Amino acid sequence: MRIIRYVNDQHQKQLAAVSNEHIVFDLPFPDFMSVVNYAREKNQSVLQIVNDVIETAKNEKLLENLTLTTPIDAPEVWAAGVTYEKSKEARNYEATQGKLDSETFYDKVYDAERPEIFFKSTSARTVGPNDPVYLRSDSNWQIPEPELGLVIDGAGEVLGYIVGNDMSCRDIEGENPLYLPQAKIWKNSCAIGPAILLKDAVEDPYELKIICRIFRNDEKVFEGEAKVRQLKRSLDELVHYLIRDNDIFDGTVLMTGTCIVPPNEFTLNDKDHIEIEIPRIGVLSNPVKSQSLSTTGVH
Ligand code: DO4
Ligand code: MG
Repeated sequence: MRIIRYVNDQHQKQLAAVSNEHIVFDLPFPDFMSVVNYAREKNQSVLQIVNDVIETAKNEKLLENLTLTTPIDAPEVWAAGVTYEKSKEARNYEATQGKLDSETFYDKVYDAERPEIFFKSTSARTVGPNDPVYLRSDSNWQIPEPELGLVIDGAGEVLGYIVGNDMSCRDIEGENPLYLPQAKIWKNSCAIGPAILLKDAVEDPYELKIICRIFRNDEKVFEGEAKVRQLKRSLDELVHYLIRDNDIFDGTVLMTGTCIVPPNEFTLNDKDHIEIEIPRIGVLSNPVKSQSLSTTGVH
């Protein structure tokens, strides 16, 4: 069972549940956290509450006919880094221009007890399905980072799973690791969606697969695939470090790191199209758009 939001005839964001058959049932709650809190009051699971609504629903719709938006206004998006071997190799390449001759801090963080956790986005910088993700105007080496996102509450309980795109500038991070926030955070640099797969509907999240496709002029120029099973750390461990001595808000998203990296010579272009699919959650699809310098506040 998945939870979405779509834009209804009154131009409002409508919360809804999607069955395995892609049938959409409106939910009588303003947002995802309201269903979670209601389920807690009733001592029931979100899945039970949603199933009760579906039993009496009259007005179902088809998913493909709807305009989707982010399924949740995540107050903050955090991200874990260098959690897959593939990411460690890519980070080492960009930091050394491929001339790796000794251990780097990326090797160290991959093996360390403490994971890399960084702040990625706020609700205002985060876009949903079919919204454009932007390119930075001062970078020549940009990629999408397809990641499994965890939707958590303030206590760190995992409520569901979402698809995330941690857009990244490899040249800025490679120049100096202290530039990480600039390599990761700018307008429309984070996308989440298209649905929240309820935690209770997933037996083993490590069995989830992630697929990324990039299209240019309607031709596929990249496709990669990986399994969450390849993650070096446990999902619980990442949440544990995020919430340690921290105030986390209900509905926060924690992206768990990338395991798919396009070839080193690849960079995103204006008008490319990115699809990130986690089967059972759905396909997060975003066009890529250049930002002009005038939007960057440089005078
Ligand atoms: O160390 C930089 C960030 C790496 C990252 O975002 C990832 O591994 O997904
Ligand atoms: Mg990442």
